[in-house]
Amino acid sequence: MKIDKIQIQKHNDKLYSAHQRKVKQLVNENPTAKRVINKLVDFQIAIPSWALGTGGTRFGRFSGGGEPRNLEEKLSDVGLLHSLNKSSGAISLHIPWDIPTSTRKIKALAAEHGLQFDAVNSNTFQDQPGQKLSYKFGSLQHVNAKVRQQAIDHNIDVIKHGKALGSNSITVWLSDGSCFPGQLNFRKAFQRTLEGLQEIYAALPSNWKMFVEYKAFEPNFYSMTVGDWGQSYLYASKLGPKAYTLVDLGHHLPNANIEQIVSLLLMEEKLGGFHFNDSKYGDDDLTVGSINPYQLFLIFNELVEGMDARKMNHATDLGWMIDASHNVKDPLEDLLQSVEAIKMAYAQALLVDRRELNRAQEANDVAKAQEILQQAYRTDVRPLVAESRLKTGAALQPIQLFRDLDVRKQLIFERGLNTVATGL
Ligand code: RM4
Ligand code: MN
Ligand code: MN
Repeated sequence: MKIDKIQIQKHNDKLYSAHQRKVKQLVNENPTAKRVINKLVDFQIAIPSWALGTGGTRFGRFSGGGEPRNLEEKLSDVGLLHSLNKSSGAISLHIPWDIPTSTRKIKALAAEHGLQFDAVNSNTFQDQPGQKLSYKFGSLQHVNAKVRQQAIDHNIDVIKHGKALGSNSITVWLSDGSCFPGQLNFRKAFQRTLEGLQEIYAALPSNWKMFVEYKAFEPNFYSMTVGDWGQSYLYASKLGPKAYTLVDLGHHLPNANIEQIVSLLLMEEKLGGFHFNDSKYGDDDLTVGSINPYQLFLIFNELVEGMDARKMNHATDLGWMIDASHNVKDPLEDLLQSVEAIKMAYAQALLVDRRELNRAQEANDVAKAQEILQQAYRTDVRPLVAESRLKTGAALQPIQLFRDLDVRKQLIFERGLNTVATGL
């Protein structure tokens, strides 16, 4: 299924005058609003190929039907999102879930949908059917060199797939760790993991980045071998200039100050990118901004400040990716909500009066500093985000149009009710 320009035009025409009124007011009140709209136009967020199907809840897996059956259909789903919001112009693939049968055809199809290939992801956190050696006791940290080699070879293979598709980064997330005290020599596990990462790093094409993703916990865990930003930073520093830390918002211990982590990693030029999601307790992979939108704003506030201090390009110098799982909502609607939440937080951060904030900080004017931040956070920026969509030919209200066009019904008609997407 494809959404054509006329359908979008019709939808926008209906909503135009009400929308226009709101934008005008915002532009009148905020001298920087026009600049914000232009920045929003450039800002793209990659969609994870593994989140286009329905994930499970404790009670079971309740698919809404029409899930993409292969990589071609996954591209088509992301293409649908992108035509609705023109902000999801990239897909992040997971190997072996997304091995293309024909690289040439997949590249052509992606181009047809206006999509690029973002970071490719390796998987040494699950034993695959037919796999020679097991990861029961870890992958890159394993005491057996043969298991480590298998994990290294897999990552190098993932780089090859990514290179063929035109991707330029790999995300390595390891669930390596231990279940009980005494099980693992932490220092040796770190060294072995580092050596494995070094071999993978050596296989990177010159213009590539490697993202080392950390996570504080796994079910049944006692220790994690890439457990926090300190450990990830250690690996990335020892590996070299092409290695960076990747921050997945759900991978921290409760109440971690993620915005401070982000600020310092940026300062050290070691922040590579993000996996956006939201959570209340653990790695819940919920819709971005659904639980703690203020935290998301504070993260973007540090990002904008830190990137500007280094004269970085907001749109291209970091990896912006969603990593979520959709259990009781339509995955496509959920992803539209996530993209919207990210763009809102970014827009609010762009509205912060930096000069005034700096002045308040230097004067220890704590109340004023808070006022400045919250003035931006409490601005309803939805019309600015909608205006950026209008400018690029996307829909003023993507979810509304998704529903009006009965997209899910159409996908079920094309693919069937009982299809299952590979991924989470
Ligand atoms: C992990 C982690 C990784 C993702 C897998 C599917 O929890 O967040 O980024 O690749 O899930
Ligand atoms: Mn992640
Ligand atoms: Mn995760």
